[in-house]
Amino acid sequence: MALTKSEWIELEKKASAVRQLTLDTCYWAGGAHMGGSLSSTDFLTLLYFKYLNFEPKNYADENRDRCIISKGHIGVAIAALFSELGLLDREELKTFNLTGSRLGVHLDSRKVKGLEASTGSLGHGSALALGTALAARVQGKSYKTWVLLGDGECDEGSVWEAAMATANFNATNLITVVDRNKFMIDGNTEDVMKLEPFSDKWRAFGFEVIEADGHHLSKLSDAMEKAMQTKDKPVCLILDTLKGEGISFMAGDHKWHYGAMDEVKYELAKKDLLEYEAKRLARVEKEA
Ligand SMILES: Cc1ncc(C[n+]2csc(CCOP(=O)(O)OP(=O)(O)O)c2C)c(N)n1
Repeated sequence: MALTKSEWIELEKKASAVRQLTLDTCYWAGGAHMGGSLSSTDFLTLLYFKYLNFEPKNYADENRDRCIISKGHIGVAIAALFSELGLLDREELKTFNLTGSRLGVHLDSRKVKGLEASTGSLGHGSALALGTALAARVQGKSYKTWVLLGDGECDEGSVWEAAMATANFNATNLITVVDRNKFMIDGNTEDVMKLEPFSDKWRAFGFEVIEADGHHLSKLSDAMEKAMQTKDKPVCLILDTLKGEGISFMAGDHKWHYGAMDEVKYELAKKDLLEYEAKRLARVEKEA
């Protein structure tokens, strides 16, 4: 069912809070992976605040849905999201990536409650997620597993090996999501290593492909529901996103894959995020 207007507004505000806290944490840390954090924030907010059967207070419940964030370099966004979920103390974000902190740039699942896996070495999440999904089948459990990949991450052969196995075992309790923000660490994906025709590749591997605007919460919500309802094939949800979405000088600039800000840039980014939130809320008023 489509998002109600009040739900949509509430989720917009959550996503804004996560973006703002991601920016703050990057500033406090002296640098972080902003580009790929901002492209994934809408999806992660919708997943954790609406669809994932996951209760922060009971984060180790064996029947919880699992999400493996394979593009683990966005630890800064995960930390902000987990703080909004009440899994991490906001004050602790001020230690992010500093010497002695529990919070490294790639988060450690042994130290951060609710984090399913330590990721960051790209290309491992799909296989981990498939194992998690197959475990549910063997144990007769009904939890779902989601895995979030970067598009540049799909240069890793291990992603396609896991995709082949996912289709082979018809793991329909696993939803693969790709943040197709068009950029990787060092440029546009099509210049560095061509991915297109990207959706056809997933189809050829036996997936039902669903494509969605990754920055439009209502459309994204419809796509996620469709993905959850697909039962005859494994699903790949490809999110049309933009690296650095929401901050003018980061959007579409791969140099903001990882970056640091002085105070002037930080203030500018804060202003951008406020304007961006206003635009997004105006869209809800127009479309809901
Ligand atoms: C195995 C491995 N090789 C290289 C890296 C360095 N690295 C970190 S992020 C990144 C680019 C990833 O691009 P993408 O998946 O598109 O990430 P996003 O744009 O969503 O941040 C690379 C090459 C890594 N973390 N792991």
